[in-house]
Amino acid sequence: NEFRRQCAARRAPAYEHLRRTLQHAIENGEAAPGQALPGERELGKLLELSRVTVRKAIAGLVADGLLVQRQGAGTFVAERIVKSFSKLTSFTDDLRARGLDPKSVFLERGTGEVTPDEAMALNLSPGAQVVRYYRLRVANGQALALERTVVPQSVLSDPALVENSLYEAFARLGLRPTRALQRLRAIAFDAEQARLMQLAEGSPGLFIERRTFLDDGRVVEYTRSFYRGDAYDFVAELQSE
Ligand code: 16G
Repeated sequence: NEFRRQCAARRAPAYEHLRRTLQHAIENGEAAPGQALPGERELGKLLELSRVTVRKAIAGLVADGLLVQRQGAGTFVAERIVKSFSKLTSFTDDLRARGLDPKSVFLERGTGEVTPDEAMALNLSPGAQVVRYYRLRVANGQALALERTVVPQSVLSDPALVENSLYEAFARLGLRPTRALQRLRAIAFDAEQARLMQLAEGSPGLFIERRTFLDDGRVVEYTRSFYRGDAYDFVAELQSE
């Protein structure tokens, strides 16, 4: 058949060729994120390949993070979000760019006196007032992150100014963040976080801490984000020194 002929022409083992074909289909969007793959047997029949070959190709793509296998449900195209580690974009920006509909579920929202840690991160004096948010970040019904944000009250006078997006609130107030410092580390979601995210306790996550500055040097946010480890790829362009 055509598939076998192509394999032979490229001198690649059949599983390697199938793996590349599937990878290509995922990259150019023919196989959409979340889409289910036909079963191994069905796929094998369709392409006249052995089940072993199909299984080997799929295992490779699972290892690469392009496919995910769910017990009893089958194999799906992974729904990973590729996010720049060097651009000052918001959760809302990132998801809208993928045609998704991002939302904030407020778990906590209020004002209070700055803690010593927060004062250090925000360059505030002890006793200063801050606005705090604890949000579950959702897109198309899926929880993708938990975020704790602290903003000086001198920047956001009222917590209600943030409806869905923090950065949209900044823009409405004429504030233009121009720079941020960011730190990333691997974490495991604890029981409480896992419950909120509807994940198993101990699931892998990415902890990202961001301090964002205005042109005049004022810090406008200190955010601690917990992103799903299985949902995000962080990419950055590196330049030689
Ligand atoms: C992103 C930022 C976070 C920021 C939020 C604002 C990372 C790692 N973190 O999640 O610091 O507070 O976006 O999003 O990118 P929003 O404007 O949708 O509220």
